[in-house]
Amino acid sequence: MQILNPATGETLTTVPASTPADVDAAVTRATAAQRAWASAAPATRARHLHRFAALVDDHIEELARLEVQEAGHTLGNARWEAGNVRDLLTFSAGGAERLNGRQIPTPGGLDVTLHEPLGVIGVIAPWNFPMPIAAWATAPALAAGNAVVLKPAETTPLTALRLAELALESGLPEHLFQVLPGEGPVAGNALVEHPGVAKIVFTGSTRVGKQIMAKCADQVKRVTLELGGKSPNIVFADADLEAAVAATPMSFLDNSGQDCCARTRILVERSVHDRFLELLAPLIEGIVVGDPYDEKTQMGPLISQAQLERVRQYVPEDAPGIRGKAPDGPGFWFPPTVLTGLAPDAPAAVEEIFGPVAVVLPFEDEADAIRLANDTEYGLSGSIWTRDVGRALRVSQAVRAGNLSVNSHSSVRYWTPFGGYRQSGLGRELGPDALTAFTETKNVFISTEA
Ligand code: TXE
Repeated sequence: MQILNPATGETLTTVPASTPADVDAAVTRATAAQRAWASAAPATRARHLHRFAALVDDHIEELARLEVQEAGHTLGNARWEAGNVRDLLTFSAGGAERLNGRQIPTPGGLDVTLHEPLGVIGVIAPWNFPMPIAAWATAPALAAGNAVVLKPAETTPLTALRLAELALESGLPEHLFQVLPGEGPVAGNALVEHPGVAKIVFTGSTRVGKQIMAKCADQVKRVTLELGGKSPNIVFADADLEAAVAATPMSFLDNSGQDCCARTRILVERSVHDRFLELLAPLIEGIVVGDPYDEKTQMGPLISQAQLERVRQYVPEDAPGIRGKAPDGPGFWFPPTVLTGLAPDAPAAVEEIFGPVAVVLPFEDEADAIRLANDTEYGLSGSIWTRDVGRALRVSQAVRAGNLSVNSHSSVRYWTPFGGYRQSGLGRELGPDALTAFTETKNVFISTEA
């Protein structure tokens, strides 16, 4: 597989594609390694993960630059992502020693619950945040006593491969964390179908997520799905309009809009709609798009030519709205774009574009805002801008999404749960319960009357 630099279109390197036989061998090795790992003291697992985290910390700059090269992220973002991997490893290490069961009062004996590791976890990662998302499943899965076989996206295997090297170098036992680059329908599918894989954690398109869920059903295999989104950014007339406008560009342009949490459906109360656009236009036009290594750059390229074509399909040349600037090429560039005057059910207003494109739709009142916010098949994240506390609470309760923020556009913190409602996903990652998602709960009753 050819790995390209999306900012230049040049080939960085080539990586062999794993076959189903490679996947089978990896799962066999992982199964053996997992048995010893599961019986190690939680403190031992914690110590290993702390060492892994320390080595990641020593390599933040190298990992960040690799992420810039293969994924086109801005250097500042990529440094944050490498730090996120380190912090999540540390957080998960702490969790290893707090993964306790319960004792439930039961007449005639002692009743205890145990959290047992699942076994081998298959992780199928996407290209949009290849490094942190690889860690989101891997760190808690390892902490809970599992082994991981990870298949990165075709376009972005390099950071995951480097993380696996660092894991070994840090002293993590061999075969506990293996990375197998390969094609989704070949290596990815082999992981999904393998009877030795206890759970699949998939991040990617809703289309493939549905196929994987159906296949997992054959074996009642556990599955966590983190899928697409079309998240609302709801701006009420009583909001601090300057603050809402200032936060809007990066709420959908971060990572060139290739972010499942991107607030691409900007809903603005009609009385402030025109003022909102007036304030937003210069910010969008001023976004610095270009060389991701330049510290001044705010937005880099799209991941691939295919993604560029996909984004272009949604934005006709003459579509009304606000356009920023972008380099012509080489590389896969698209300007920051805000579309106006669209019907609320237009494809660009309801489908995940996964590019630097948002739509602005006016709404009449709170009920109308809630109706529009829920009027897609997704439910991942969203923002609510208002100074009315009651309204903030009412709207937060009414919007069917897993990660909302009030007067903010942040969604992802490793210590809080993350995941989608409806077709945005199934299950949660991160947060205080991240480790239990990689366990089975067993209940044991011990009679005192025998
Ligand atoms: O996703 P795929 P693509 C959305 C986004 C984007 C669209 C298409 O809208 O434009 O999906 O992106 C592996 N069995 N998101 O085509 O195909 C594949 O190799 C097993 C949202 O890249 O879903 C890769 O590792 N695995 C998103 C991973 O699935 C298979 C992140 C994702 O690829 C497979 C990415 C199969 N049959 C895209 N087919 C998010 N939630 O953030 C593919 N794969």
